Amino acid sequence: MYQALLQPLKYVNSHFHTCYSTSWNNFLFQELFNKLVLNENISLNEIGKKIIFHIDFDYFYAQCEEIRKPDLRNIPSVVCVYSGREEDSGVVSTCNYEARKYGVKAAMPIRLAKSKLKDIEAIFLPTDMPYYHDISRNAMRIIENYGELFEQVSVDECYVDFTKITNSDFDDAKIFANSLQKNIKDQINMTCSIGVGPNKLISKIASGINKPNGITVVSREDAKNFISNCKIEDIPGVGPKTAKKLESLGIGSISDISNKSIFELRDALGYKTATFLVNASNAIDYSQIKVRGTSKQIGKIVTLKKDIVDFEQINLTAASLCTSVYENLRNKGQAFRILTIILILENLQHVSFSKSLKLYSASFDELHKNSLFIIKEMINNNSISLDNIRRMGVVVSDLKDISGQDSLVNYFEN
Ligand code: DCP
Ligand code: CA
Ligand code: CA
Repeated sequence: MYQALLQPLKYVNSHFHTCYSTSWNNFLFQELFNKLVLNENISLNEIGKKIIFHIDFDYFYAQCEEIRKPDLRNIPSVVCVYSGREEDSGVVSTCNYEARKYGVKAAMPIRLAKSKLKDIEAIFLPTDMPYYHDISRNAMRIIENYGELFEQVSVDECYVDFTKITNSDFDDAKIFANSLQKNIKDQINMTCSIGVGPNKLISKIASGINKPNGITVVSREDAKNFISNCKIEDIPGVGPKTAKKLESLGIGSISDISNKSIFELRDALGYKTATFLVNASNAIDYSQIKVRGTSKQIGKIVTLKKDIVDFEQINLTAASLCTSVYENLRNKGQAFRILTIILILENLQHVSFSKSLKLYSASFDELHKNSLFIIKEMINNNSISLDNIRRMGVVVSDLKDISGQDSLVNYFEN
């Protein structure tokens, strides 16, 4: 591997000092940095094609409350962390968009929030973290079950690499984002905002643009212009301290940063921050989706041939998907309990259905039989014509480690 890197390293060395402020050299330099320092095995080609979604649920704790108390939907509601010292001491955790109209926001003292909602019918509630975490798990599972690279970054937000599902096409990504948003709403009655971009940085900023229930798509071509129109503080991770340092260097906008080289900013900000900011100001972000822990689901999605007309072809595809998922389960020594089938249609609308088995299973027959049953039900219930199905996926989740358990040796058949 290091041998392969010697060539570009020489190339950079010989050109770096003469024109190091161009974004191309920053680009090469950061690429090498990633490979050598972060040891990430990614190619420029792969980076250039990615479509990353950032999904952030709207007014999350307050929306969780609305799910169990629908009456809250039309009045200002404020979720609070009460300190218990005095009746109203504590801070606002979040509030719905009705309350935001009156200037209430997160981290505000409860007393101030109450004064803003004086004489208005409004509800103040204490947080209920176990309940919010339950909803978060359900919400994330819907997204994770697409079987693509998934990273949850907080209780209410995640990144997903949907390059494959969208065929790396931003027009398709927009349609898919709409369908995903609708699917989530149908399943858990919750709205989210989705940012779509060529990397995590752009998608993260984009998801905050059209809140609530918004979708913002920033294509590869538009990314540089998009970021140039953002404020420096919009870049995630830029706090008041960094903003102040930049100001003292006469840098007040993202375009100002993009006109600098890493070396001009390095002394004031440190190498890492300088590199990050110069890249970010050029809409470049190399951070990868970090799939956490052991995989929580195993799945496979394939594209179907265009001319599917009879169910036999659907059967064959389902059998091949189940075989692949089963082999993966077997290699990992895991049993599953939840089975999800995903159908993506020609117009990129998608239908998914999950079934929870009574007991954990690692049986191919059970996986196959249930998959076929669900696929048939989905096709019939949604009146889907077979030649309209573009992609099909089988995903198993709620996995349990069963390797090394003698009594469970018969879990897997040959
Ligand atoms: N949160 C909190 N205190 C804060 C900020 C957030 O307790 N100062 C909690 C409550 C939020 C949740 O984290 O519901 C998610 O935070 P977000 O920043 O995503 O804000 P919301 O989801 O509430 O609102 P938005 O619609 O702006 O995303
Ligand atoms: Ca949120
Ligand atoms: Ca969030």
